[in-house]
Amino acid sequence: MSRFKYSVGPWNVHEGADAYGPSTRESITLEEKIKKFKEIGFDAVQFHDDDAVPNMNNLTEAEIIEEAKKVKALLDKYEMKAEFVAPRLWMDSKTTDGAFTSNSDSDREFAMWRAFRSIDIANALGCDKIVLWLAREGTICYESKSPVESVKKLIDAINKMLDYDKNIKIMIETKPNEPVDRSVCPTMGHAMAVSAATIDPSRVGGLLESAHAILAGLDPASEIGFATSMGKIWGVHLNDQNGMKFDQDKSFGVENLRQAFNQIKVLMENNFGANGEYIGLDVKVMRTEKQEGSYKHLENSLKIAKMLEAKAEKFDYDFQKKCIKERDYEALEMYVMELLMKG
Ligand code: XUL
Ligand code: MN
Repeated sequence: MSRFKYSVGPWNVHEGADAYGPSTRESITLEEKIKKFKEIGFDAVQFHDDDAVPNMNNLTEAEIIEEAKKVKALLDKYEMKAEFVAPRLWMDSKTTDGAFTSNSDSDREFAMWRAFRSIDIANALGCDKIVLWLAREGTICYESKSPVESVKKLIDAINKMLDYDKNIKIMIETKPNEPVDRSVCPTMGHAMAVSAATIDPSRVGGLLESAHAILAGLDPASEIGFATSMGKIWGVHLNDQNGMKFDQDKSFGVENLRQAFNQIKVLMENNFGANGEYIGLDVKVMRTEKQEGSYKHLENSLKIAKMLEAKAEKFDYDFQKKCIKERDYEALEMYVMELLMKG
């Protein structure tokens, strides 16, 4: 039995296309994915706005809410919750140069429209969280945007969302680069500072993704710890990443088991989940996997996370104390390695 509740997004089951090649698997319907997520052992689904309401740009505000209610009925059918809605502010021709921080007034307006509609969709799905992965908020040509004005524009956009709905909570999902070269909000420290500068810091927190922390050259468990110390880790996207290259979204723990263990450990030690938070697994199956393997990475990541929970349960805090007292960190480190390697 796990102490945590786990969540996943429909985008985590995908067709295998990458920047250099086409799909390698067939599409699967949203209902089929939700059904399978439940069978695998997930408790909640994460949505981009247009995962829930495809083609939303061409619908009225009332039609968008109607469509979202149909998805809520699907979730109810499979006894699944919605965790959050994230406006997909990077795919549209109106977000080519960024969204909230675009140099174009009308594109910034479009981004706000999507943000408000995401809040409407969240309400229809029965959840109170919005995730902002700020994909194109940053530069590809450094001199094209002011680093000062960009942050101010971001804070202004978040304030408008907080004002639009007095119950909505916003989680900033930080990432240092990709698709932009330099991001406006690369780390948890930046997210916490932006939170503090908004009109209601108590409703602006963070979502830490392991791979994104590694891309920033930081340790994911320490990033989780930093936001936890501020009472602001409201979501995580656990996965793995082999060094500082493109975002890989590998299965949790497959590259660095000790780092994965320490993420689970810090979450357990700080009662993550006590306020209804979910552990999200933002993982992608390998492009080489065949159709029948479409969910294998999710099964594997969930299994690894639960095995690491069991390891963290066994962690001997008395022995840790003794090692700290004697300043014998070699012994402590070897203890951790044996804990992870012994059956
Ligand atoms: C991008 C990423 C996204 C967000 C949701 O790197 O992690 O999947 O988690 O928009
Ligand atoms: Mn993510």
